[in-house]
Amino acid sequence: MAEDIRIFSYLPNPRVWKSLITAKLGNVNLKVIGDKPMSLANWLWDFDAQELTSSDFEEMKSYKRKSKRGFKGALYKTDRFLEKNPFGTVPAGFNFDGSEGVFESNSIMRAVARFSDDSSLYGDKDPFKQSRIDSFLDANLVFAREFQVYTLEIDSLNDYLYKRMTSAYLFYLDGIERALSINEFIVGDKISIADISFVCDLAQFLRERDKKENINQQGYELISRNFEKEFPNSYFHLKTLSKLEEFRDFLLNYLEKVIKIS
Ligand SMILES: N[C@@H](CCC(=O)N[C@@H](CS)C(=O)NCC(=O)O)C(=O)O
Repeated sequence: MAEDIRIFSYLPNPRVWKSLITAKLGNVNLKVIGDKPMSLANWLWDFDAQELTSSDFEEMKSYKRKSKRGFKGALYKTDRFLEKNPFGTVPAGFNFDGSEGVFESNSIMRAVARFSDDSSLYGDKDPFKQSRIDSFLDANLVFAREFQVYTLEIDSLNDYLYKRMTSAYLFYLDGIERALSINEFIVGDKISIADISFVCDLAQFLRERDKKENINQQGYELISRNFEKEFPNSYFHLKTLSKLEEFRDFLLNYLEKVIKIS
């Protein structure tokens, strides 16, 4: 049976975990294709993504493009890939035959949730509840974009970058903390894709702790150094969700390196 949704990406990737967790919770048929980050330069970026052999490169040279963000050097992206995914990023989502493309990990996750028979993952088909979930996903993307830049520049920090990251972190977590002081989940009393996105992106950000020495050597402190004390509801939520069956295979090892889970 053809899958409902296909994703092409480097792996493992917390942005893909958003869709994988949603698919597990919502029983959606999701296919993920990809390879280690460094190896994606040797792949044809396409709905029918495949690893290139040395003899393929000459034939594929019209697809050779300069990488834009997070990769170095050239990447092989087909015209069809860029038509369906104009920003040319991964994760890249597709419908079953590749005739539709979805990009941005939050939107790919939304597509997975829309396929689910469990509508509570995305606001019970209620336009206002769905839009409230979207509000959190938008706030989450602003945070995620900021930490993407921070992570890519972590070896050469400067005050401007550091201040921007600190303020994006405090702004996002302040809102999440308040939402979690009112309800058990970010939106209401059931898990939704707002929670899934929160867990995957915050986990990725907290891996700045792996770079503590490097950050300190540049004269800065870990931005998340007081996370557990300053944002107790968010910490509790992150811990609780990462232990759930649908999350733990992806997240537990990854998170345990940087926060206390049990
Ligand atoms: N906000 C996007 C970020 C995606 C993104 O920036 N992906 C980068 C890798 S981290 C990419 O595909 N770059 C392609 C390139 O360098 O051309 C998401 O959540 O999907």
